[in-house]
Amino acid sequence: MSSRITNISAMEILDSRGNPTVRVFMELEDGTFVRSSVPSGASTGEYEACELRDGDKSRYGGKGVLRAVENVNNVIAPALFGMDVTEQLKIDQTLLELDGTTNKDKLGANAILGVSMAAVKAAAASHRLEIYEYLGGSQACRIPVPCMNILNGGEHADNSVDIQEFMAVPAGAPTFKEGLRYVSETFHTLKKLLKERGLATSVGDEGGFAPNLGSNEEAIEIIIEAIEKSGYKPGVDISIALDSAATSFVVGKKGKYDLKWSGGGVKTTDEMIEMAKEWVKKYPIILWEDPLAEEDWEGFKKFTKELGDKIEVVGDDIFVTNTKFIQKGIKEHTANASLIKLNQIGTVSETVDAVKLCFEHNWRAFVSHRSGETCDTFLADFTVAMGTGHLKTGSASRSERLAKYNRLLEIEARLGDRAKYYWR
Ligand code: 2PG
Ligand code: MG
Repeated sequence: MSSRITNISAMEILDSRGNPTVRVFMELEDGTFVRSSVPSGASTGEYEACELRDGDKSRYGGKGVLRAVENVNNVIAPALFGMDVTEQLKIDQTLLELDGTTNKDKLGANAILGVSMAAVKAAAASHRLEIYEYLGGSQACRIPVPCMNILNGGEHADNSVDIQEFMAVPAGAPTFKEGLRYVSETFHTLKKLLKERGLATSVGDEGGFAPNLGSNEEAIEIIIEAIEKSGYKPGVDISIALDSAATSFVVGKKGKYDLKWSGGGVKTTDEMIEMAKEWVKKYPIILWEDPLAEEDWEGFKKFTKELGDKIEVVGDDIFVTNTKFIQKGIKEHTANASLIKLNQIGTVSETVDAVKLCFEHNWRAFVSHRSGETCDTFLADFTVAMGTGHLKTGSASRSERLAKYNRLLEIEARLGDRAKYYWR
């Protein structure tokens, strides 16, 4: 039986924020049937691939994705009909040609990615392989360290914290399963501590708590307390990672940052870097994503010069998983790692290229979910296939986040003795 594509269709579903997103179905001649669902960001980089929205204010406030759905049904499906699903590069290349724009604004990266991921899933299923095996081969056995976002701020919450994500990173755990336990216990201890202090225990978009705190430092300090009270050593068992998502509090394009949610005042790039140096001295921080805004290339470079030998400096909005920007970053020593988000670039093949480029230059690749998600677990398999060693996919609450962590538990169990878990 052949693995030729016989049907592709799409529909509009809702993501974890209740906003429309695209779900794609794919069928093969051999009877294989798969579905894939596309995530959506809130703090997006300016040069991300286009997420096509209808703009029709009478439906979902303009956020409908019926045009993207139609593009799958009427443009992509006929073009891919009969293609061998194992020819991922050819499929993705055809998608790029059908779109023909640099940022995928004709068909929409949401339409394109849904099909690209579905092709990987269908090919794996048709060969009776797990997705991570199909995509990563028999060498794919590294399970990522889960960087668990247990406290949310910035644009992902309505609280008084500027830094968007405070992640607990069980880098010292012996296995993924144990690491996940370490940080889940820390999450529950954090809830207790917040409650004791009369602070809110409601959660933000990625499932981390979103209390109003006096400062950003207070967030780090209460997490350290939670780590200790859970019986773990900060910096040994569990370290801290931050995503400032600084583009969301930059003022204009002049390298000024307004710590507006915490009332922390306006800081220059240099002051932001000084603050970061102090924090890295004081707290067990091992990774810092988007410490500065996407247009502050010079600031990023300075930040990396000061801290790049101590911590992982990750570019998200600045690189948008695009090899063009990552290449520039490598040349200019802008960071030492890139965030990797499938829907920032729009096809699986281009995302793989971004990861490979990082590895070729001794950079790390940090795989990430989006703040708007579905229960699709492709991300977990993709991370194992790429062997990136770490990922972030939210907190120990909200099923769209846990679905990915649970899938990783499953993969680790399946790999048995062959599973590897380490930070670097
Ligand atoms: C980020 C992401 C994911 P969003 O900034 O890294 O955590 O957020 O999906 O809103 O861009
Ligand atoms: Mg980010």
